[in-house]
Amino acid sequence: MNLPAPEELCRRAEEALIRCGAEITDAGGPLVARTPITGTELRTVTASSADDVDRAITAAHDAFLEWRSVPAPQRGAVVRRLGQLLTEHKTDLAELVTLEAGKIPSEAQGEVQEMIDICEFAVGLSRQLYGRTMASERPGHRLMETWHPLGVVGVISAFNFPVAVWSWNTAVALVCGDTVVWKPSDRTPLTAIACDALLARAARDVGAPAGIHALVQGAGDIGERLVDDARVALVSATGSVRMGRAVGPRVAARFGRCLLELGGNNAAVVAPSADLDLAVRGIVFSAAGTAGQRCTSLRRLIVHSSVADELVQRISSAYGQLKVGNPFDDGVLVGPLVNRSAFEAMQTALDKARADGGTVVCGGERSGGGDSAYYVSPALVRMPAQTSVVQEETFAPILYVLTYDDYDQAIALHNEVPQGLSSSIFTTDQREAERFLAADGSDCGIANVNIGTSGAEIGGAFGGEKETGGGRESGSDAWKAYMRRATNTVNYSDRLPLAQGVEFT
Ligand code: UN1
Repeated sequence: MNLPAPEELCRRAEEALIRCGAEITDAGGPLVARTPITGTELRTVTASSADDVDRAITAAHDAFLEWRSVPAPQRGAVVRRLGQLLTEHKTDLAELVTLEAGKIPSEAQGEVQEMIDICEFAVGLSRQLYGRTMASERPGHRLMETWHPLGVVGVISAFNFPVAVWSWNTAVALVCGDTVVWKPSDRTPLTAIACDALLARAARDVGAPAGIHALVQGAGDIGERLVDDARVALVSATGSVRMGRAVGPRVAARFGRCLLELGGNNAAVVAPSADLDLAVRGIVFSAAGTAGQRCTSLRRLIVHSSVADELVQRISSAYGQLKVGNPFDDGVLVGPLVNRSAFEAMQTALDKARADGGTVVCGGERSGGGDSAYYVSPALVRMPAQTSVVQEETFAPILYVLTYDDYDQAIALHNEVPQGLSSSIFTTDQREAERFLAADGSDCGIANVNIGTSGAEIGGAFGGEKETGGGRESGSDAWKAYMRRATNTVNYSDRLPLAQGVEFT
């Protein structure tokens, strides 16, 4: 495998940061930005101290007291400007995403496109933060609800979508009148610096207060300060179930609000009537794309036994043609795993699967990359049953194949995992498709028909059930999590009738 020289990657990172207008005078800090492309250092970054976090929250809280009274359509101006800057710097930011997360440029640009899309959505939303008016049971009374800004939102994001997830939260939070303190993954500090610089510029350009956004960098201990600070009204955290288990109860203990986007163990059911050409394309993108490192990646296939052999053979031959390697190279579709521990977790899972009677049809091996980069060919594994390893999320490209004969059995297998993020069915049978989407079908937050589990549009609410954490971000009415609701009763009569017919005279 032909990998670029580490110095060339450092230079590309530096230039992309400069084009995004980032301050890059802080090299020398203890935080090391690495690239999974070669496993080498890109540059060092200053980590935030506990006092820095405290100052950031104070500034965001002060800014909130001002920002909450700016009319929402005016708040939209900063997000509109951010969307313009993201459009201008789409390739610069995508370059940093490729460098830090290892995504191929098309997927990295797709991630930045999600940011532009959510900015457009949020600008529209800034004129649509609707409250309802309900019929009052009392004459001369109006019953209605108003949505108000919530406060400081603490955003904790993961390495695999280092910029889009921040923008889903931030674009919506800002139009809702909240301010944001962001703790990105310590594996992607440079993309975060670039986003922060673009938003700071957007704020300057439209005259919004600088304190509406702050970036804090570091490991888990920095995130913990957001979790425990009572001034952070909402903690929106994306990451592992283990992280969510730590964050959820701590925020709840101080009666703060939490929005959790945790692990997925996403499955597709492939029915006998499925269009297999389409299914294979959808499956390969969802399972092998982003090297299996999306929370929506396809990890389980539940295939009718009558089509299982043919489907496995077709996926395996598609996998054989996938080019794995330097994401910047033309034709490469699968980049590196993020680091060594991701590779080791993948090997451990494959060993467990074999011990449980599974057969590795293809993939799983490391394919070049020198000592410190981890490139793997996506693995396809036939399993005799949904054993414990299949029920876990391994953040790597492993696709387990299970078979079914009876549709109820397929649904049962589908739902018999602790996670509940994304799901899909490939079928041309309308009854099966509708049943999959019904109350007794898929138990996930996302359920699709004839497309894969990954690659959701921003217009819908994004998130899942069970150990996925229950949060919803992005489109639809996910904005409600970023505001507080007040119920108002207004008496415009000269009498005082009590509700429920109560007499008090
Ligand atoms: C994630 O992996 O954390 O649906 C987010 C998708 C993307 C977002 C994934 N739009 O695959």
